[in-house]
Amino acid sequence: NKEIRVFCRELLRRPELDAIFNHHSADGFVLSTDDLRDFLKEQEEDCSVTHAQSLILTYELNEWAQKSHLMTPDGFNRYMLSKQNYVINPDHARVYQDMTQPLAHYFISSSHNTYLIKDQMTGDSSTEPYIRALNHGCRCVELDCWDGDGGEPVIYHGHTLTSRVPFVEVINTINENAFNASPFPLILSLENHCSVEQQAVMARHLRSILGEKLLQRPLSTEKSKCLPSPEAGVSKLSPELSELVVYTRSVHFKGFDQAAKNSPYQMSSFSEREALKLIKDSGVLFVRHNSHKLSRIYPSGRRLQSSNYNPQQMWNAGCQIVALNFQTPGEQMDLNQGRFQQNGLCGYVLKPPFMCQPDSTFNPENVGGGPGHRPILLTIQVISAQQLPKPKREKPRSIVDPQVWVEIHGVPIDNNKQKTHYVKNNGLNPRWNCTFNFIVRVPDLALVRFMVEDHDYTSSNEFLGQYTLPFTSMQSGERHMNVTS
Ligand SMILES: [Ca+2]
Ligand SMILES: [Ca+2]
Ligand SMILES: [Ca+2]
Repeated sequence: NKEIRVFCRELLRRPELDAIFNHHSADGFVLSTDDLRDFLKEQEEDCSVTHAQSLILTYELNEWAQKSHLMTPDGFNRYMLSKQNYVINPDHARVYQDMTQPLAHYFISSSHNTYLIKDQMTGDSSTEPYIRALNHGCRCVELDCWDGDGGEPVIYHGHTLTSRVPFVEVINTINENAFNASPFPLILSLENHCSVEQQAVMARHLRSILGEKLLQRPLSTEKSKCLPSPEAGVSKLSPELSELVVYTRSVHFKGFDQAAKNSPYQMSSFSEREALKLIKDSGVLFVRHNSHKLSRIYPSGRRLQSSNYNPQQMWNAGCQIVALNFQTPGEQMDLNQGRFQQNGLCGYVLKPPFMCQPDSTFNPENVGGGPGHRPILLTIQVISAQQLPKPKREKPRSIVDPQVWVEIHGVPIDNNKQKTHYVKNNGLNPRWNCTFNFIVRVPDLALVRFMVEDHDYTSSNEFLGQYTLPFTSMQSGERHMNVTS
């Protein structure tokens, strides 16, 4: 047992944390309250006596040290690896944004063909992906509705071999799980291919199952000129189906002039290609359009394996409902998760103010000196990792050789990435101590992604794990994060 204890201690030892501790400890054994305050000051956070003492009370388990307002190396390690010292600003980890602005001012976490477990040609349809998406804070789910047997509509990817799931089952699932992760409005995107008879069945199920949760008339008694806010629609579902459609009726986009004449409740749907063309040809007009109207972007029908497009390009133009195949992991879904990592994972993130004005001059393709342009020098030191996840495709008798990519995803001029060297045969406690500099010109749109992979000579590198967060939610100082695979 003693051997196991020694082994565990050795495994958990963090020499890099010991070094920080020793640097700040006046006597080399403990941190006094003042030592700790000096350290907190360097971290650019609250360095008051009260805060330092509250950290000692929370993280120091040695009674004598606690009573004497001191922190031992064990207590310091516990604090350094705590949620409180996570790389994401703890204030941003809860709902901290103004939730009373019109819906068009928010990025909304959105899923495409939510019913699919795998790809869109042969995969199964199920209620399970709805639960998963909703539990991840997704606020717009999609239902492709077709006539089914016995008068009951079904959901599946039309004209393909995907299996079918009854509409009524999906609505029951949504009813049970809609507000598990977020109290803010859930948008039901109904792609309707049903006969008039089965549309009536859909409306009946929506009313009888969702009841009070269903938004059946506009929220304000006055006929408002703009979309309601997430706050105003707390715990409500907003479907798009004939007379049940209150706010988000989908219309075909026929140019910005035409769209300007439409009611603010009309939403335009764009394929990724249409959206990219608009961004390239008339980025400023698209940003202005999105300052008061909702745009929904969906993946190209050519993505037969349900792969994803890059959502960042769409957010750069202020598009709100950037629908992704949630069932397909990869960099694009990592960016989506990172974007909505802030604001309590509630699925709504306020767009930067320079994108919310109807006369905005923000151009995502060319931001030189314009609004939103406030260049910041970002310096990141990748220090170490511990107990990295195993690669999905295990290679027999092989130990991973981890390397870390630091990537900036933002407007085109900000996109950049740099990597550390690899550490040979060590997935347990590799250390890199590599420093990188980036210039981030439009920080309010930028995401920072940390990606760890196993370096290989003979084949392509293998993904081990990643963590992504908004640049403006990142804390300075010595921080930690959990990478997920
Ligand atoms: Ca669809
Ligand atoms: Ca190796
Ligand atoms: Ca390797």
